[in-house]
Amino acid sequence: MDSTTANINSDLPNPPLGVGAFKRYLVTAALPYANGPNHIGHMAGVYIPADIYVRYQRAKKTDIKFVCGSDEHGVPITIRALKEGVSPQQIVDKYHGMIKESFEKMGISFDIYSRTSNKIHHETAAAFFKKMYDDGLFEEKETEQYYDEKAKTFLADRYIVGTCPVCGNENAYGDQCERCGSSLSPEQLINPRSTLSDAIPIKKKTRHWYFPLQNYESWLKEWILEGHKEWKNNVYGQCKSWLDNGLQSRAMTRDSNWGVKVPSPPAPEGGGGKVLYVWFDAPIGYISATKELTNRWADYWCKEDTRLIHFIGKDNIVFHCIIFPAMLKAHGGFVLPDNVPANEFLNIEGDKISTSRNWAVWVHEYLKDFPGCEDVLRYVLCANAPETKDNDFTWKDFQERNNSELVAIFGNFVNRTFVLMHKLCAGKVPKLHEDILDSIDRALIAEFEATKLKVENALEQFKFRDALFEVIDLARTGNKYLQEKQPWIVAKKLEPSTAPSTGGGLGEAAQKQIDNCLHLCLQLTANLAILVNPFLPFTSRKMLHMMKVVEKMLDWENAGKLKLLSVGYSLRPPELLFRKIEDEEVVTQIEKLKSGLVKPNAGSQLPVISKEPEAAPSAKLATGNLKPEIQFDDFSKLDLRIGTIVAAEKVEKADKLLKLQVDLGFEKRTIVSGIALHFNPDELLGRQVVVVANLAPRKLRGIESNGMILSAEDEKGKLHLIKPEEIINPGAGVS
Ligand code: B3M
Ligand code: ZN
Repeated sequence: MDSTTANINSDLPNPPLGVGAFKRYLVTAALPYANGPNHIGHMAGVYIPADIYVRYQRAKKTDIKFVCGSDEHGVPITIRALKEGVSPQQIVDKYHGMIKESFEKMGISFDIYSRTSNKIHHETAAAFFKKMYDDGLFEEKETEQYYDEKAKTFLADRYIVGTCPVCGNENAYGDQCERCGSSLSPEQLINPRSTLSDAIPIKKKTRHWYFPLQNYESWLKEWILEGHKEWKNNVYGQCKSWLDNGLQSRAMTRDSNWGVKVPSPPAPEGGGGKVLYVWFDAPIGYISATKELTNRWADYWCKEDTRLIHFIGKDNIVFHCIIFPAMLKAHGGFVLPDNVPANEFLNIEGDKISTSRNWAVWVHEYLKDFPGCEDVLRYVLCANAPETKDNDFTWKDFQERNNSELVAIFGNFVNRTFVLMHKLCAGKVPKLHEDILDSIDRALIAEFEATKLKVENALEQFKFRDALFEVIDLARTGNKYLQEKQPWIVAKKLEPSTAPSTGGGLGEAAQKQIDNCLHLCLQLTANLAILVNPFLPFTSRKMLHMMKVVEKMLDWENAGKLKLLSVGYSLRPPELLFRKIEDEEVVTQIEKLKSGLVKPNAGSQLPVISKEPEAAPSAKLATGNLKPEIQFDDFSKLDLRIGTIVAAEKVEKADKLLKLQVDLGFEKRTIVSGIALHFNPDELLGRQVVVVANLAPRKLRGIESNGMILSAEDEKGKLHLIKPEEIINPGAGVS
């Protein structure tokens, strides 16, 4: 039985203990396409976890660089330019600016946010290709592709439109019909025409350079499957599927005028209309950005004691774990990623984020609607991060987490501490009287260090949610402590009417109790500022201001300590750290989302070109009309198993059918499934499904299908594949 997708990885220390310590870190976050603004799915999946990790490492004084930038090449950008009637450069300029600004406002602390249209990037990527070419690492192949004779250019699938053979939409693309969701190939379109000139495209031969990934297969198997068992299960599992399935040559060049020109030779001077494939140049963007950032760039990229970590979303796993490492290895001289903590996807209000349907929460819109609430979004997205499975963002949950966690626990503790300190200790840090420390005080003090260790441990393993909850728990402990100590009740003993007239005695003892309680609460506040800093940097800065301390206090080594604020030091009055979020605000957001008012691309009426297909329009409603009753015996005849889809392709001349290879652990099966209108073959790779494993074989379009996969259709006609909550061993029985 195949056990590699099982939970073998979670207990391994990260980085592995015993291996020589890394001297420096290089953290990259996926380069967003500059063809639209960024939404909360991007933030939750990639940028917030990456930023938390980097802020934590910086606080530990790690030598670290955090690089990112806009991915400005590729077909979606040229199409968008075409539609808006502007140049691709104008498109990327607009969105690069917008994306960069929203990252800054959200506190994503890149050391550099570069862009792949920069000269340094073009030079770096072209030189990388050239070296591989000179070393004889590419295969040169000639194939036939669609060509526009009027525009004198080859056409990527997206540049060809025609009538959809499934629904009759006259503007279906060569790879997909956006009306019915069918994934298509240009050959299937009726009356194909070029989007550039309206000409009828012809087939023409073209030459490209292919990277033979199969040559790196055994090395990749060794490196990932043996050498990186500590990678997250979702990442490791996807890599294993790809590798088990066998790798093939991939074209690393395209016919286009937008992108990094293929160097000469092999291309003629000026590229000859050939550019590097966007997934060849984009990851090299990490190298170019580092070059732009520092002249020590080679330390980060070429020295073995660098720890390279790529933060990405799950749709980018194959590029970062297989193709880019194979490129780095082939080129030689570069470090390889030590970890690739990819996240799953974030849904919104139960539905997949879709830029073309405007089902998204755009960061720049959020910033406008909730000024000063950057940390609230950071908090909610981290608390709900899709770390092990797809997760859901809802506005109700956003409100609840804000009101009952940030306001009621964290904010409340800090506020009470400051108010009481001003009232009962004259606005100054009171003394700690060691002689009267009791077990409750000692238990609280022990929590400082314990929480620090728990947060560290979780962060080192990329478990950001757990880490954040530890911090909130510490604030919760603080509230409980205040409730137990009740300094405001103790203070009553000090009031003139009740205090003994002789002075000292009860009054002095009471003051000492109050001092201890608030001294500890203030030191706890300082600790919270350090611990929360990677997650909520704006909040942490507000706390520094209230405590009148400098940023240096946030050094991680200070966490767990008791003496961060000096006795007698006067502090500022409290500021509210978080405000309540009202019902109306949430209702407005839900309405905005549902009415499609959320405009992704301010000013433009065009939908953003998305990667994902639209839901099919065949709305079906669930009815109560049940099938006739069956007995348990009937049900138990079914053998349902978990399977992993390891290959998927379209069945020729059958628009609805996909031919799948499903790994059941003990064997691989061919299953022909009628889901082609709902899924692109590529997006199914690595997905787990429930298979009716003992269904009699039957032939569909000449292919023997051995089983069936289970799915459910929602009221909008969208198909959902039934899957286990987390990746588990294929072959597992379902009952
Ligand atoms: N531009 C983002 C995406 O697939 C893609 C990442 C490139 S990282 C080198 O959405
Ligand atoms: Zn269609």
